[in-house]
Amino acid sequence: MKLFRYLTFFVLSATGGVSAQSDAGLKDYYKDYFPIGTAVSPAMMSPGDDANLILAHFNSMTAENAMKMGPIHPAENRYNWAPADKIADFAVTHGLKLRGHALCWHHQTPDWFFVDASGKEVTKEVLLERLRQHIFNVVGRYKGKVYAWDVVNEAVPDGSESGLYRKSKFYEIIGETYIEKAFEFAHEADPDALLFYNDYNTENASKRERIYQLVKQLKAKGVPIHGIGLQGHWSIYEPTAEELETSIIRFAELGLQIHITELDVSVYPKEHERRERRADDVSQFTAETETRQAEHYRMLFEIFRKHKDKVRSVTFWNLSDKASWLDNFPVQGRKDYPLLFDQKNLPKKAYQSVISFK
Ligand code: 9MR
Repeated sequence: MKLFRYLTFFVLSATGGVSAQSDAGLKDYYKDYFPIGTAVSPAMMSPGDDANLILAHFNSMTAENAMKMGPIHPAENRYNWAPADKIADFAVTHGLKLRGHALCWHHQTPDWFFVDASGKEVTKEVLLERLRQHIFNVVGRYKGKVYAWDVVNEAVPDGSESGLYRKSKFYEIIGETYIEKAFEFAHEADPDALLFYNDYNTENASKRERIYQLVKQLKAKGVPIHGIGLQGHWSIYEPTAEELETSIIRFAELGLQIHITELDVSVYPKEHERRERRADDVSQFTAETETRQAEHYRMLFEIFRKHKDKVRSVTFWNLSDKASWLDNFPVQGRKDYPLLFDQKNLPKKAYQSVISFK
């Protein structure tokens, strides 16, 4: 394997390019480290360039949207299984791992979830029962196919808000126990699934510490939680190696595994709130930026590899620069270039920096 890796590197270096000169894909270079995943849509599961790219480089997938509450459970007694099934079937057919995302999130939650037939807000008991049924049905359907679930997503607010708990509808109606309940329901529905708390901005010192405290409390109560997902929505300007390492080590102290669940490296300074486009929001990907991005990716993967005993999975959020959620966030219509493959699905410099290691 090592010899193979060196040979491929030699071919890439000798040609001075980043075109794939060998059959080895990302997943092969990382065989001795962790699975490499990508976020996918149902359309990518049909034969074509995207499916080929997935099969060449990845051995794990996450549904970008298809398993979320709103898309999969649009009305009280109606589930929209087909898009998620398509992804699960592809994973099973081709032997890819599948991460489930996400059982309980304040965003992309269907409106019906929080109100009764007359439009009045439901009680704590009703909401808990809805959450239980939702989790039982979704986790139950993909039992044996999804090996790890993001159970609760983004429950801790950013630095501008204080406290451990985001003031979401779940929090307002149920109280903080909605978090442990979600984990208990998921564990009951599939005792073999690995259960994760997943969040972004986890290298911010204040948020890191609040996530740590939240999860520590869950562990102390005996809540079935097995890992923390660091989303990894980063940029070429952040995080520093030290910030990232501190997060990995701190969270692993809780006896949990770490998954990098939604990795991308924006070429713009990171912003977590949506905003209007400004005159200086020029969309560009210069040679200098490309080099800087490649170096940032090199650093990130050096740290992941160094901590391979803790970092047990790395998933990119989207497949190639052809289409990424960052094309419309935080600024609508500002093209971003955050991934390892370009708009033609070809490997970028950043790809080479990720696979070039001894
Ligand atoms: O990439 C997803 C995008 O297509 C959706 O419109 C959006 C809905 O809010 O969610 C995006 O994925 C998010 C993920 O589920 C949770 N972490 C942040 C991701 C980027 O917003």
